[in-house]
Amino acid sequence: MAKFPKGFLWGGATAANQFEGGYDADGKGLSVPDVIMGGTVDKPRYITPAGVRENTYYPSHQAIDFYHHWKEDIDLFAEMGFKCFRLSLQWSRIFPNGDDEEPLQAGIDFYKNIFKHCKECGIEPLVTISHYEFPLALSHKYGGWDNPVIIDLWLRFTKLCFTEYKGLVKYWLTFNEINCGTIAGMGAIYGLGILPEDDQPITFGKASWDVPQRRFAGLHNQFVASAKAVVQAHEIDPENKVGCMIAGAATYPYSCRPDDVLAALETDRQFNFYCGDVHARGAYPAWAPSYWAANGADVEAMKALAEKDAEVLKAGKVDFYSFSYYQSNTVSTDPEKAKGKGNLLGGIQNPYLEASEWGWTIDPKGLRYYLETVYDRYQIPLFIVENGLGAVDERSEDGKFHDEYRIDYMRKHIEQMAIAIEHGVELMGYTMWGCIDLVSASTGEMKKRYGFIYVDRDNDGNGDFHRERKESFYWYKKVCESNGEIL
Ligand code: BGP
Repeated sequence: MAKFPKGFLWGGATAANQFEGGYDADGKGLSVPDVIMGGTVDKPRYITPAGVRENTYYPSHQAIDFYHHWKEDIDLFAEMGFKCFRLSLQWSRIFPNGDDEEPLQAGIDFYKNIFKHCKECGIEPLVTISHYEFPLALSHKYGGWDNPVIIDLWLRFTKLCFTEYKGLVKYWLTFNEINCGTIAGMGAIYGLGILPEDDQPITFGKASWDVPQRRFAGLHNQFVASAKAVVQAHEIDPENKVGCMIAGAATYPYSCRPDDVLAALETDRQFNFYCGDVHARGAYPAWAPSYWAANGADVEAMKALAEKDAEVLKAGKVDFYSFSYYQSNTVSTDPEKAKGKGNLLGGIQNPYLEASEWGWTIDPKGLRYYLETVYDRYQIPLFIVENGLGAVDERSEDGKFHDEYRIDYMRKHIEQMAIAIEHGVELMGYTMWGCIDLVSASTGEMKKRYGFIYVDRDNDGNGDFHRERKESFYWYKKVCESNGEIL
């Protein structure tokens, strides 16, 4: 088996709105996730876009209270031997309304102290600038990312971050799972800060209030903002490395019927490569106009935007391509084929593969397929910044959490990474998702746990937040210490 390269960044990943809490601490403004209620795999989350409603439970408000536990948590990551820790910033912690004249010193310091402590522990921070987070005040005032005024406001925020955290942070990601913005409903809210007017369920791929052109224009504005941030980051510190972040999934045709094969090609392009191409090649793919037309966007308006900003996009290509990988996606044009349950991608169940309790297809070889396909296409370093298993963890009779299923999931994925490396893929690191239990993005549950570290908190907000090591904690410690030799 191939060895992992020296300096490989083993670690774990989190997102501010899912683990920080302290939603109004020290002057922080409201952010879109702060008005999203909890749900389950069968019951959608609701958004109350006007603001926080009384007597309503919002999981982000306290989440797992990293705001008050950050030192203890980073110490636990260090104990596991993390080389890298992925976390995200909340724009509204630094600029409460997004367009305030002055930033909040408390917010700047909160992250600075975290980065300093990471450094002391030998952990490299990997910072997502926007992870499903947007100041609510900006949505109210300007709409969302479809309004180009947001680009410069965001660049003011990024400039402050690159300047304040210079020397402490070297690895940056611009927008988490940016391709989520191609998805109606959930993509508009999570990715683009484009909100419905009144309380609505957050649905996947459909929403009566969703306007496709707003999403496509919003995504274009994010591409422009990301490209400009890459240039800004390099100017402020040539050591900075900036990556994109794509929700990745291997796409398979259900059968060798040409219709299924073409459907898989189409899905792959739209889901994986539409955003990937702009970030990594600096230009829209040739098929973009047909994609806009098929998805209800205004083709002429999009062509005009693409043309106007062509130079900007070309100048701001990313240094590396990062992605999340949880599952593969099987596609068929046959309406008789049943859709997979709770499958984020909306594909059908693959008869050769098992799914998690939340219906996400488990496919380690799909990770290798994805790594090799993407590396062939872009030939820039890749970074797996999310991968993991959401499961219900039960305490055993000995009082401990024996999560062998999680170990098994990760071991099989890491084995496939090693094969991809042997085949020449340049892989920078692996930050497993939800290294400490946190709130699920899709369902808002705490019950869907990913962590090496258990957090005492439930779906209804009960629990004292204390932390406990699970069996996977000790397993991953060996993986980090042996640079992936001991699995
Ligand atoms: C990705 C998001 C994360 C995270 C993860 C797991 O889509 O970037 O924020 O939550 O998925 O998903 P979930 O929390 O829905 O299980």
